[in-house]
Amino acid sequence: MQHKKLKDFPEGFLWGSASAAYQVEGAWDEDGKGASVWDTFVRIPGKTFKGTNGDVAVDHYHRFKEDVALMAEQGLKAYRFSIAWSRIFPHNMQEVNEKGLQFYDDLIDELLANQIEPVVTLYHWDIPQYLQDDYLGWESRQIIEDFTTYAETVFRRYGDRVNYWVSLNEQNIFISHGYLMATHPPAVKDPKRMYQANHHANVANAAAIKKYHSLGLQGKIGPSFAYSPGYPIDARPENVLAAENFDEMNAYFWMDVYAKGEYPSVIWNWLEENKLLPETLPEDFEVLKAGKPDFMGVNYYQTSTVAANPLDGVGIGTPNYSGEKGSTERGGTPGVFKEVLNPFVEKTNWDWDIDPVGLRIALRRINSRYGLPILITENGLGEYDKLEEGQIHDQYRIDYLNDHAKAVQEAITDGVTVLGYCTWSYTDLLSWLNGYQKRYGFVYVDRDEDSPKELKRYKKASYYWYKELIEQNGKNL
Ligand code: BGP
Repeated sequence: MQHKKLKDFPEGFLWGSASAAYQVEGAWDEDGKGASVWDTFVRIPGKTFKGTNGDVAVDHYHRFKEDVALMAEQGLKAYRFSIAWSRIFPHNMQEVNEKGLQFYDDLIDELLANQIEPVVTLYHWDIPQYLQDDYLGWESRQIIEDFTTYAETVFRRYGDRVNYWVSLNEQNIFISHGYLMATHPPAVKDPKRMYQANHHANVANAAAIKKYHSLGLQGKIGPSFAYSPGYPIDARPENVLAAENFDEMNAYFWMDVYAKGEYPSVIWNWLEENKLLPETLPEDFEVLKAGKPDFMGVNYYQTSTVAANPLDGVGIGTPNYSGEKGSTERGGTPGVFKEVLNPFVEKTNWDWDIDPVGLRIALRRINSRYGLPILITENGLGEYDKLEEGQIHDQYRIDYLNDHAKAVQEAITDGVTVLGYCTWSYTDLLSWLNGYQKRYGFVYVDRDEDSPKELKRYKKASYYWYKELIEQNGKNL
């Protein structure tokens, strides 16, 4: 619907920006840190773009004060970052590493001293390697207890100062890439194992949320879900049904569990029919029901357009990790849906659809289905940026963010409760599989795949644009 006038963003709206430990920190083995599965995975030849890794990343570990100073000057209201589990429990789940805890104390205090709200992610994909070696990580039930122990440790340490917690980041991505596509660690291609690991992740997520609520702390907690709403390619009923299938399988299969504590029956039936049901215990469902989030975190980048796919139709596709436009091979799930080209939207150089209306749709669907407040925990544009005489003219990023922020305002006007908007990302950083050339930040970091150079920071044009937007609380959109 079209509105005659848009509502203002609420007072205290969290205009933020985000990062993740492995993608920014570097210092991969400093101050007692243990290895995570990503530290190991990136060393396997051929796994990442040009063999890039996060050993140094953008050296946020040593330069966090400089980075927070840039945030403060910009007027940023919230900074979302993740804690590296392997800094806190480097070698086993019994011994805590005080230096690891201290690093995040310092970061949180620096943010608070600059009136920036910390939004802390517990898990952004970097499970300690020893948990993978000891018992196959997420594939074992033991992860539920260990993740809760880790979560409780950081809740108790930082809970007096942190008001927003993100439990698992994009469970749907780390599980499907890790156990179906084999593009993330542990690089398994086995749907049965995927659904089992996923079930444990669900219970671990709910157990951590339940634990948080039991501690009587003042903040809010929820997961961050990577939501790409599905569109049918046209009005053929089979294609509309395929879009329904897509959302059931790729979205509600996760978000229903978070918000309602139950799996959607259509997909549960499909799993049963295909002998893919995970092993569950009755008490798992008690935990799922008891560990409900306070908000739904949403990472939104694009929509997915789909059509019907026969039982002998296409399977897993090949995403574009090179930045060569048009190199994506779209995939699907036989008998369920297949992804097709949406001719109505522009694409990035990595073939991601640019679709701000899709963000409004995503927010409205979540609002209608779950009635939860929403925190946008990621949204942004990965592009090649050029440093020219100390400047970066990223007008394309300004356009992208401007249109998406406007879509958020439209959703708020529609009646959706949105707590904040975190862009991805604050500084440039390591893109897991796409190296350093795919940049997202407001702050350019001068490094590339071949060398960390001096890691000098430069403010992009988008930095100043966001500064103005925050000053005006979005009134200038
Ligand atoms: C999300 C992740 C982020 C980030 C972002 C951009 O899925 O939570 O960590 O990487 O996507 O993705 P990419 O780096 O693949 O372009």
